[in-house]
Amino acid sequence: EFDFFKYHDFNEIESWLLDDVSSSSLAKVKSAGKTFENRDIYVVTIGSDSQPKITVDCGIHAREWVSPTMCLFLIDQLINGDYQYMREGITWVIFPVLNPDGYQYTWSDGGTNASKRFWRKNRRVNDGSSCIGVDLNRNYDVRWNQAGTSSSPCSFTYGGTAAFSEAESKAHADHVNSLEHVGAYLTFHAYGTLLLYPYSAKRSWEADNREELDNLAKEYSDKTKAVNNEFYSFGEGAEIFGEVAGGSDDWAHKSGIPISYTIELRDRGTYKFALPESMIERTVRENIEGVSAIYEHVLAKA
Ligand code: 0X9
Ligand code: ZN
Repeated sequence: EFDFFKYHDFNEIESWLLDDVSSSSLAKVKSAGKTFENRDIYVVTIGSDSQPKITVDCGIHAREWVSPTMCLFLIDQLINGDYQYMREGITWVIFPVLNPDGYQYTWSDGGTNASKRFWRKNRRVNDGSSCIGVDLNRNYDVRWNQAGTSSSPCSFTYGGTAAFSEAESKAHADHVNSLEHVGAYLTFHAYGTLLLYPYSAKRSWEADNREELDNLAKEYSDKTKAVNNEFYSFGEGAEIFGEVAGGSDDWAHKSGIPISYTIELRDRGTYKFALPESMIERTVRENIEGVSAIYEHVLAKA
């Protein structure tokens, strides 16, 4: 039995996807491409091609372990759990671990080696540098390399040599772009306990549907609060963190997906990326309630 309230390394997650999820007639597991180190970038599709879609990804940043956990819980709840009703009318396209090379690197020595455990980027070997990795959340094509990012391969926010220079961001964008009628994009990160909506890339850019994004973020936040009384604050990325270019949330919105959120899971800074396993269940349970607000919204608009 797979334990959703514990952390698992990439090999365990991969086995769960290929053995358990693949065996369900409700889900399709396929590879959207290969990483720099030749791992598969899995995408799980639940529902038919003809329905409106919600696409979700987890694990863009390697050290944010509670993020993949959220995607695995969501997949299981959609197939076997209390949230099966969310299959009605909506197709789910879920990338459970978008950065498997980085994620597996954080598990080196069983996750006990701090210098590896807190790795953020992918594991690309950068030409002309001994420093490894690109920050995938600075590698999308919205004002790439223009703000809140670094052009030094040694920085933890290095954006790469060009937008979509990385196999992971490229495979992700290509797959999502190939889908019709995507109503919402959710990308799970940690930590901070908050929701961000576009735009982050430039202060003067305001989403044309900012009011819709703000109202729906409040609904998400109300739903999460109702579960464990934990409050997720929300707002525009550039207002909360300042200008940061090249992020996936901005890319999704600019590509025509009207609803786009980065969700920073728990906590607020006590444990940071080392969220104890004892806090996984409450975190994923409150957030799947939040996700149900997104589901209702996209369904109602469809
Ligand atoms: O900086 C990030 O990539 C995200 N925070 S994290 O601590 N998980 O690294 C926030 C992303 C917000 N969206 C954009 N900057 N586009
Ligand atoms: Zn992150």
